[in-house]
Amino acid sequence: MLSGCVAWPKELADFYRKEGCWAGETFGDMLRQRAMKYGERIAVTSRKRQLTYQELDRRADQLAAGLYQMGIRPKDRVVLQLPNQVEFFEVCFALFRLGALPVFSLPSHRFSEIRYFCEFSEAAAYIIADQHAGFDFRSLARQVKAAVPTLKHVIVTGEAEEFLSLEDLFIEPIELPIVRSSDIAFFQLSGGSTGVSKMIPRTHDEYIYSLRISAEICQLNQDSTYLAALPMAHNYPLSSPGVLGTLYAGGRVVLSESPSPDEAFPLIQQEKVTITALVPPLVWIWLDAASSRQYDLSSLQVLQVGGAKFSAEVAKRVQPVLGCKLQQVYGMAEGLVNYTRLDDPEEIVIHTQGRPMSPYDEIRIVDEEDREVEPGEVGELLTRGPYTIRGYYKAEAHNAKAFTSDGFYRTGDLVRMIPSGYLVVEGRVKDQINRGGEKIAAEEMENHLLAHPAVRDAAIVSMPDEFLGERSCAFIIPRDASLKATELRAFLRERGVAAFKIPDRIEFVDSFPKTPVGKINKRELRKRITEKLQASQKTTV
Ligand code: J2J
Repeated sequence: MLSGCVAWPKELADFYRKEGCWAGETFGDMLRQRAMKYGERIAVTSRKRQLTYQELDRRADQLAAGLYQMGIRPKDRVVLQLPNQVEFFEVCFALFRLGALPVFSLPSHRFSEIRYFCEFSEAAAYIIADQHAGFDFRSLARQVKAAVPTLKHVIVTGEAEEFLSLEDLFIEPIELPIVRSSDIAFFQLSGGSTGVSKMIPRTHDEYIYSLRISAEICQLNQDSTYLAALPMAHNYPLSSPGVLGTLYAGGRVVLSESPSPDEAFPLIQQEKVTITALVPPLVWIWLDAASSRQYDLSSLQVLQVGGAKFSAEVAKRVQPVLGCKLQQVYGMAEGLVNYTRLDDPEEIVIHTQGRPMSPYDEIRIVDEEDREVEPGEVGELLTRGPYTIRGYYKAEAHNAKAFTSDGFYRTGDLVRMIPSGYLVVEGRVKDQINRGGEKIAAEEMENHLLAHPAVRDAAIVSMPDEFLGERSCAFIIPRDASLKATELRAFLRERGVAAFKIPDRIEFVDSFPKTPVGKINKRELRKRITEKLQASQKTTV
């Protein structure tokens, strides 16, 4: 076991193996086996390139050899920041075969996040695209390399400039060290509620189990075509069933560089996409666009929606407008994923966030004292199971709080279970803003704001938003009354914070309301901003 990771208790690991959940397969094996079975079929396609299963298998071997030759070793961490392009798969499977560990950062991350991931994981390499969506990742890499001396290599897909070109690393395959299915395969990143995002170690055994069950529930097979519209490094489009679940099932992955209808609709038509996944705000956009654009979307059988609460009002419009089934997905990069099933009655699909995918998932819904609530009552969801982590990477003190002594993960989500066992997400206890599926840890942004010399204190809360569900609002107690919101925003951008984390609204105040124990009363702050928004809406109507 990689140091810094929490091992599975032996009894449970034996149990999950005995029950056949963990089948002893690595990602390297999985691809080899699929290449033997589906060789000439297309595994992944974008506007620019496509690869058959056999080609992907071979390219992964060649790249693994090249990475090994340049000094990347099993267990080395490699921060990956790639958009939806075919190279993503070559890199991932090469690293999986080599036993080196991708850290899946998102294309929207910037200096502040990437520097931290590279530093904290002591990454040996950072792999980027040359540019994407108007952003040049090489300039970011220059900054990161200068700030993190332990980072040895920067590898680029496309124009490498002074860095290593990925294309030059494909060489004759060599014999590679053995990778075990119980090994860590990669790191996902937590949405977070603390000062820094936590790294989530996932093993081959448990992640592949989650792919198998997800693919079964979503009825994927070799005729399925999955459109990756969301950035696929995220756990949801990666694994629920996502791109990896599609490859597990022998299907075809189609890559869209962005989730906008202008990009995605023509791909659905041309490639006869059967399933795709969105976050709620994008569904609004797709529903509006479907009536005004003349694309044939009739191949689409399933639209998955997850990552944030999906309103029943919009949920009702999916089938009539897009002509496909809706599936709600409530999951987390730490493990547990809930799905509504494809044959569930409309009532369930529209009003719930699904039920756990595995019969081995254990669920507890508890009050503030960790006592189970009465059936149907709202409480915090705790969970344990064959694909839910037992601890974050190098985070002993945080793990003691984030997990119960018997290994249940505290999701920080408030849920209610209806008699049929389906969950309804009702809110959260974690200090996080869910901005249309993008997660913002309040403390992380508060720390950034506190670094500004004119800020005495800062508190970030969510405020309701019709389109995104929530946006972020920063309450600031300034040291200096002349401080302006524009200056603070510029300061945050200067620090290299991902754009979605920059507060949507900034309110200057003289003091914060406090709870009886002297903490900032965020509930009261949320109430204040909500009332203010409502009042301003009334005056504008
Ligand atoms: C309400 N809140 C939801 C939903 C996630 C599949 C789907 C999503 C994620 C994901 C994922 C929600 N309704 N339908 O990894 O595999 C909120 C909860 C949850 C947090 C996890 C997957 N679906 N959420 O969103 O790690 O608060 O994973 O705890 O990014 O998103 O966020 P993340």
